[in-house]
Amino acid sequence: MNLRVERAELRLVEMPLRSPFETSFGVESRRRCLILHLMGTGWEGWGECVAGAFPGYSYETTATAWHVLVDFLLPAVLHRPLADLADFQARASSVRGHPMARAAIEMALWDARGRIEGTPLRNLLGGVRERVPVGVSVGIQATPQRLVEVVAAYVEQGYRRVKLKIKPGRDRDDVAAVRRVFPDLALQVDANSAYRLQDSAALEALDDYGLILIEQPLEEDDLIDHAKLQARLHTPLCLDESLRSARLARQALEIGACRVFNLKPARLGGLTEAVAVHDVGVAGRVPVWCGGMLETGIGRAANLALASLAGFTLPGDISASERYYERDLVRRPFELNADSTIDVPGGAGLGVEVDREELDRVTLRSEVITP
Ligand code: OSB
Ligand code: MG
Repeated sequence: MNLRVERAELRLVEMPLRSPFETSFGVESRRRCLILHLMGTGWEGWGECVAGAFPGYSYETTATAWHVLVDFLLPAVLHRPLADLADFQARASSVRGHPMARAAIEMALWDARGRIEGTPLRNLLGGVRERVPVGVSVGIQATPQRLVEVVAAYVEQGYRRVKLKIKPGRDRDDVAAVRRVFPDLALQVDANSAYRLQDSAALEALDDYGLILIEQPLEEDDLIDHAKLQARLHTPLCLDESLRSARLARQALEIGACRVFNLKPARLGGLTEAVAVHDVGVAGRVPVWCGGMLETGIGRAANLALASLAGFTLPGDISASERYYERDLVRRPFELNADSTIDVPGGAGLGVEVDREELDRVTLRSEVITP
C-alpha cells in the first residue's frame, strides 16, 4: 500500500440530533464528534472519532481523543510512510487504550486504501452482502406511553427491529408497554451498565417478553458477574462496553458471560479488531451484530461495510440518516429500504462523498497537522 500521509486535518463538529437521545448514563441533544481527513499526493481518507462530549459510554471524550490524536497518534503516522495497515497498528500499539481515537485513523486509512485500489470497503473486509438488516435504538422517553408512540413512529417508517434503552426503574413497564402494542416486533434492550448482579430480579422479570437479547446490563470490567447473571436468565446476554478486544470476546464465551456480541469498530480500536471479534463469534457460533454511536454518514458507512460480513446475523443499530440528523455530512444520506435494510455503499473505500459545505457549517474547531 505504502502511504505517505502529508497532511491531517482534525475537526471538532457538533450536529443537532433530531430528538434528544437518553440512556442510563445521560441525555444528548447535540452530537459532538471528531472528523479526520488524511491526505497524501493523489489520495485522501476520511475517519470519524465517535467519542462524545461526555465520558458516559466510555472514558474517551472529544477532548481526550483530540489530545491523543494530535499529540501521539497522528505524529506516528505523519512521521514516515506506512507500508500497510498493520504498520499503523504496530506504531499505535505503544499508546495504551483510547480505542476511539485510534479507530478514527484506522478508518481513514481503510478508506484511503479502498479509494486508491478502487475497491469498496465491504470487499476489503470480506463482506458478502450489499444491503444489511437494520433496526433502531430508542432512547428512554418521559413515560412508557410516550415510548410506545415513538416506537410506533419508527415501526411506521419500516424498522422491523427495535432496541429500547433501559435503566433501573425504567425497565419492565417500558418493555411491557411496547410488547402489549407490538406482540411480534423483534425487540431487545440495552442497559449501558446500569445494573449490578444484586439487581438480577429486575432483569429476570424481562425474561417473559420474548426479547432477542439484553445488552450490557453490568459494568464494563465485569465479565464474571455477567456470567453469573447469564446463568439466571433465559434471554441471551449481549456485551457491548465489555468487549474491548478479540481476546476479551473469547474469554467472555469461555466463561459464559454472553451469548451474543455487539461489535463497534470504535470501541475495539478499529475495523481490523472488529473483524477479529466477528471471527471469534463465528467460530463460537455466536450471533454478532453491529452497534452504533450515533455516527455521521462517514462512520455509518464503515459500520455498514463491517455489517456486510457473513457472521452478522442480527440487525444492526445502523439507522437512516434522518433518524439522527436533519442534514448528514454525506451527499447521499442513508435511507431505509422497505425490508428494513440499508444499502452498503458500493463506491471505493467508504463509498461516501463528504459534504464539505455542511462539514464547514458544523465545525467548531479545526487543526491541520503536518509532519
Ligand atoms: O450503547 O449502543 C449503545 C449510542 C451512543 C452510545 C452508546 C450506544 C448508542 C446506541 C445508538 O444505542 C445506536 C445508534 O447509533 O443508532
Ligand atoms: Mg450498547
